Order: sequence, then C-alpha cells, then structure tokens
Amino acid sequence: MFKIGITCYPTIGGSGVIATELGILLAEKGNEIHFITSSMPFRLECINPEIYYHEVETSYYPVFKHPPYDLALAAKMAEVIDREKLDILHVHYAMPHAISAILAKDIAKHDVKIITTLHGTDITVLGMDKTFKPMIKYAIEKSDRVTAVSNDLAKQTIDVLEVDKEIDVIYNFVNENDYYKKERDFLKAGYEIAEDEKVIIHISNFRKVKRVEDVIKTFANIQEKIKAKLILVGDGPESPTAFDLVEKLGIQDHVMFLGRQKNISDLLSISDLKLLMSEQESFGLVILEAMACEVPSIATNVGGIPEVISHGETGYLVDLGDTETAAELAINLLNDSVKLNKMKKLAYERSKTKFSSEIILNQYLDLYKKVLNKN
Ligand code: GMT
Repeated sequence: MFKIGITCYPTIGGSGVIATELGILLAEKGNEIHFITSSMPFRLECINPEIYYHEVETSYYPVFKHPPYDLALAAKMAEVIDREKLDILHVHYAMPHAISAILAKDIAKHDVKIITTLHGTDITVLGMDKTFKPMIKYAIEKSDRVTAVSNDLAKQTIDVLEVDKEIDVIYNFVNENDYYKKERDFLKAGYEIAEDEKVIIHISNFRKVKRVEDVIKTFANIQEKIKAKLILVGDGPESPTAFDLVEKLGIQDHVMFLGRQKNISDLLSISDLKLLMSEQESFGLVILEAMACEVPSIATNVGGIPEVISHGETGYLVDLGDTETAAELAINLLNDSVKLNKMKKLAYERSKTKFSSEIILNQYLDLYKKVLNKN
C-alpha cells in the first residue's frame, strides 16, 4: 500500500475528473490518498477513511499584486510530503502542478517520487507558448515518471517540447458505477422529445477548440432528413455564438441548451449519437463516457480521438470541419437501426475491454511499483 499525494484542477475539466476518480479507486484498494488542491475536488463526494484533503490557501500580502498560488501549492505539497511521508506525489496537468511539485520535492526532507500525467492543453496550448515551454519541459524532465493520456499526446510532447524523457501512455477511464446505460426514457417527455425522435448530444466547455459551431452545422443538416433533437450540455465563452447560429439557422425548436449539468450519464442514456467536432483533443473523455453508456460518436480525426473511436465500429472519424460528411454518416446510421444498435453495443464493449477502470488502475499501480522499485 502506498501513500499518494494527488494534485489536479479540482473544479473543471476531464483531468480533474480522472485524478479524482483515480484517487477514489486507489483509496478503495487500501492506499492512503492525500488530495492537495485549491478546493475540494467536485467528484469527491464520498467519505472514505483513506482519503485526506489538504486545501492550498494563497495568503494576501499588500505587496502582492497577484497572490502566488504556485508557490503556495509548492509549500503545501512540501508540508504534506514531510508530515505524511508520501511515497508518491502524482500531479495531473503539467502547468503549474508539475513545476510546483519539483520545487516541493527540493524543499521537502522526505524522499518522494514525482509522477506527472499530461492531459492535453498543458502541452498542445501552453507547451507552444514561448514563455511557458522551457518551464514545462523542465518539469517533465525532472519528474520521476511521466504519463500521457494517448500515444498522440506522448508524441506531441516529444516533438513540441523536444523532451528527453520516456513517456508512458496510460489511457483515461470512466467510473462504471456512474457511467452505464440507465432506464431514463421518461426524461424524454420532460424535455419534450417525441418517442420517434433521435437524440444527438454534445458535451463540452464551449471553448473555441471544441468548434461547437461545427456541431450545430452538422445537426442542421441531419434534422433536414431525420426527426431529431440536439442536446447541448455545458457552458463557456462560445455559448453566445452557438445561440446566434442556432437562431440564424432557424433550428431553435430542435436544439436544447441545457448549460452545465451534473447527471451526464442520465442524458447520455437517452441519446443515440454523440458529436464532437474539436480542433484538438488529446483523448476526448466525453467520447469514452458516451461509449460506456452505449452511445457511439462521430468525431474529428484529431489528436488522440482515433485511439478512442474504432472508425466504422464504435463510431466514425471525420476530417476537421467536414460537417457534410459528419451529417451524411449520422443520417445513414440513424436510419439503420440494426447498424445503430450494433454500434451501440460495440462502443460499450470497447469501453470495457480497452478503457475499464480496473485495467487503467492496474497500469497506474504498476507504474507506482516501478518508480518505487517494488516489483
Ligand atoms: O479541454 C480542455 O482543455 C480541458 C482538459 C482538462 O483538463 O480536462 O481536457 C484535456 O484532458 C482530458 C482528460 O485527459 C482529455 O479527455 C481532453 O481531450 C483534453 N482536452 C484537449 O486536449 C483539448
């Protein structure tokens, strides 16, 4: 059993979800878990005697224009490493967590191993930024082990940051206790979806990179041929643009903006198809969440998405911006119930055989053993 510190972004994004779910699974196996974060991770709803939470507080001082969160984090990490005698500090998202962790390791007296998990935009956006690039590269090279959530992200890290470091690929997973197809057909009536209407879903943080406009354009073509509703889940800077486009295309009656929602698996359970037209996606956790709920996806052939979707079997891949092909594939699929049902089942099976929480948890445990020489 290990004593593991975990740092992540606690409130938003798939990286925080993965870090928190991993912590819970590790605790269920008897490991002692110490979350070191700015607030309580939003998935940490259960009480577990093996889980501790250490809040990072930034102190106010009149000379600080910007209170230094990264240093407060490093100080808290060093304090917890020494007091709790952590074996491992596992940080999710390089910026600034890996950098703070390296500093904390230098400060702490107790020997701890640092594991950094790269999630995507920490490399594909921040890693491209000239100011941050040397710092992210430094933290990656100084980490004891580094993992990436897809082969594509591992390759991009080596290409973009020119890092001299072995990167293990450990895919994302879903909590199968939450993500499975539930009997939620009654919800359709609540949302005024007719029984013979197909449901298409998109879930994201509505940032530019998600290309929500492409989702709406694809749907506009689909609903011309098929009785369907589009459920848009999430909120972000591109929400107003999305509203405008729906109005401009005159499809308001077919599109529902639900904003942020908690019970995503309930909404996936009433969906037939998921659309993700992102410009960049290191993995696309929402695709896996959909697969676990028996929902196939049509998504762009970018980043790590082709590692998640098996084209033609568990969904379809289209070129970036190709909304016409996406619509054509969707129309054919939604019109063919035999094919659709087969794809739903295959999507579910792939989620179980390639990305199950047990498989991924064991990969992380093996990595912890390796880094601590406990094989
Ligand atoms: O999309 C984001 O920028 C948020 C980021 C996050 O912190 O959740 O998402 C990244 O990590 C997820 C979990 O590993 C991946 O599933 C997403 O594909 C990845 N996003 C991008 O690469 C754009």
